[in-house]
Amino acid sequence: MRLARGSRLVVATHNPGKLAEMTALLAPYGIETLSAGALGLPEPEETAEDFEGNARLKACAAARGAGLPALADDSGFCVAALGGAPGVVSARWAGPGRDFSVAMARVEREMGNAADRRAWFISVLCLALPDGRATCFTGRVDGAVSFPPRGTHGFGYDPIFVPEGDRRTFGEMRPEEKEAISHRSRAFRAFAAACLSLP
Ligand code: ITT
Repeated sequence: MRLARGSRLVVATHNPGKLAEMTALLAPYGIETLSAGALGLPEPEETAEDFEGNARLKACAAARGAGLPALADDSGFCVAALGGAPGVVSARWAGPGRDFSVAMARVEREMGNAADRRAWFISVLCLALPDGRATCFTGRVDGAVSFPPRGTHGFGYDPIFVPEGDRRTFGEMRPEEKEAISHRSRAFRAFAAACLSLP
């Protein structure tokens, strides 16, 4: 499944932080991007049990709804001391108001003073075509949880995640620094190698 230069592609997310990162990653490839929000596409319910299932569900719903290829991301923040939680329900920990200070406070409360501070982010990107074909790519970045939250860049759990090899949180990094190592950009590089062509 390759997308020709000049193709139109729906970026199938309603999360503004993800939309900004995915649009920036696609910028060099000569693809015309449209967001699910701008097209008025509904937010499908995420009923699958894993990242890949939810990524497929979102990409296929958007591709069918728009009649165009669609790229969706399902991702999450996983904490070793919490058995990988919040994982696939990372967005839900922020409650209906999507307040991530609530979600980060819950991580802190549930971890208590557990000695194991390891954490990681996962991103599964799925490209779907209107005919129902779909293909997925996974990326991961490992690091540690750190409290209190630091930094104003990024979104979601970025202020409490310190990637391996750095002392700063993702929230303290400039967008291009996060992009160099993030789970989403790693999944994107696999997607780009398989599905996109550079000029
Ligand atoms: P869409 O389904 O519309 O894409 P969403 O926010 O509901 O938006 P997910 O179901 O994939 O997306 O939830 C993943 C959550 O994990 C997301 O809301 C963030 O809180 C968190 N997350 C994922 N990637 C992240 C990143 O790069 N930095 C910080 N938090 C991230």
